[in-house]
Amino acid sequence: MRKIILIGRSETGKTTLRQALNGTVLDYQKTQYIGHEAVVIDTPGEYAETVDLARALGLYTYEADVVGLLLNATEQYSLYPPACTASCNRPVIGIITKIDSPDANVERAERWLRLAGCKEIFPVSAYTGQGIWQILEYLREPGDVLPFKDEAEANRPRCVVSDKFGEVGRTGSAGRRSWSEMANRRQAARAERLRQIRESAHGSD
Ligand SMILES: Nc1nc2c(ncn2[C@@H]2O[C@H](COP(=O)(O)OP(=O)(O)O)[C@@H](O)[C@H]2O)c(=O)[nH]1
Ligand SMILES: [Mg+2]
Repeated sequence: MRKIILIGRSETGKTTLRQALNGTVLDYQKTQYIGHEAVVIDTPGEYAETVDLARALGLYTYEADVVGLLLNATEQYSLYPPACTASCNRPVIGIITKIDSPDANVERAERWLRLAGCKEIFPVSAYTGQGIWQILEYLREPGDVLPFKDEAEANRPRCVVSDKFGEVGRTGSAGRRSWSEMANRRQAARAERLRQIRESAHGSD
């Protein structure tokens, strides 16, 4: 397999994509350092968001055969300046993540990645499995054995053992939530906590 380095800001879905490329179970872990595996180099989002650390990312691209620039389909802006891929001497592909999200705007993400200079674009969902086979096929070299036997097996919903919000036991996109719904839930939880604090303050009057 050609080795790919996954680059993108925090929460883009790099680590989840790495897991979905390897198997059928997704389990949330915060990436604390650059994870160098046989096929995927996973990087912390902070490296893409911080100028000094971004230099380290530049050096790491020399360890890979392909650079994957990730953009989450629900993203409201893009980190990538126009034509930034020109400074890289590896093929740079665009990967649009979380296309299963109800807030996804795949066309907008594609425009931003094309503006950055990506010629090939792969829309994927680590949850539904959509597009996973296409990335594996792109990386595949003669004689390679993939973790899935065919496209139907690779592009199947994954079992979400845990995600960032601690939700467990979901399969594929069955329990997916939009970012606005997440924000509403967080706000409701805060309001409920405030209500409890006020109530206990009154109780001690
Ligand atoms: N709906 C949806 N959520 C995803 C997908 N991939 C990742 N996530 C969620 O997005 C959050 C951040 O993912 P993570 O892989 O840690 O992002 P990273 O910071 O780029 O490594 C986690 O809660 C994941 O469960 C996807 O394809 N669809
Ligand atoms: Mg990560």
